[in-house]
Amino acid sequence: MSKRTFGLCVVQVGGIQPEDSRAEVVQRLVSLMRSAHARGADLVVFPELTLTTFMSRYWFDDQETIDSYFETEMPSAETAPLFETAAELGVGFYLGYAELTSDGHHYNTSILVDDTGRITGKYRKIHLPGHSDNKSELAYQHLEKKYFEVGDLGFGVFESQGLKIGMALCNDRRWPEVYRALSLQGAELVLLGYNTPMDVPGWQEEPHTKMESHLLSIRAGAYQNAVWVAAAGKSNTEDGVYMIGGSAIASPSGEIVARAQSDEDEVVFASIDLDYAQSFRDSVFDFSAHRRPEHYSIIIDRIGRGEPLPVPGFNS
Ligand code: ING
Repeated sequence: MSKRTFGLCVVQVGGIQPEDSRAEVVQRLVSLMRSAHARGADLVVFPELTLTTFMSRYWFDDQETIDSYFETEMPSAETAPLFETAAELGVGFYLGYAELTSDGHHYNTSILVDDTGRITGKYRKIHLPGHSDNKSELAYQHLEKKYFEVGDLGFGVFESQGLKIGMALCNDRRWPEVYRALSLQGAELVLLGYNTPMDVPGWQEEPHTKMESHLLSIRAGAYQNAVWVAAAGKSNTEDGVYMIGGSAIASPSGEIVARAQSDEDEVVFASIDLDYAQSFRDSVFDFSAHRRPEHYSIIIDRIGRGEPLPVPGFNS
């Protein structure tokens, strides 16, 4: 039987400077989409917040400046070329951006667009890292908890281009619950964009472990849920702050099958076998056969760490 192959691309974007206009950025993304199509892409994953510089590194007092980083319509005149090119080439895409809704809500959002240029799914980031207070003593901050609200759409799985596709954003990839929620809905692919600065207030780690924890997270999510994970980074130096690259595609075996070689703009391509996950789902991760939710309630009942649970004959 012929394999169900699919051309999957993660497009790494090597830094968007504060002075870069949306029009310039979209031109860059359209050019990268064309390169990805030439490599055989059916679907392109762009990073998180890929229309502007990573504004959460700055403290802004006035709402007008904050809102200038957000999109009030999608597509807009500036972003329309992405949708037009997708339809022209027959390539779908995932795009991360800052969303300001008509009723005034601010989300860190991603959309899924199919190969006709139609929006087939939306996700609003649920795990917001960083802080909301002004750490003015720091040269760079991580103010996602100030600028964005927790997403209100849950973890959705969308039919697009004949596949079941789930989405996540950046810090989400570090939380196992995300992949499990998506794979329990039949997701075959999990797409995510990220901006991972080397310096984040309150969490310093060795540079090599920054890359390791990123790759470990997507590999674990892929393996433990028998899904393909495609992660696209906004990387390199933005306004003096370095963000890691490492854009990569992880297979249901947990292996990285394609990975960026640079921290610049880069198209990373893999022709994936969509049936490859089935043997994992029929055996080691046959959820219906092996999962025991009656023992998992603590995962839902508790938010933070607490006391050990009683065990018959122990910890009574
Ligand atoms: N970026 C980072 C991430 O989770 C972060 C935030 C980095 C938190 C490093 C802690 C340590 O990759 C976003 N945007 O979530």
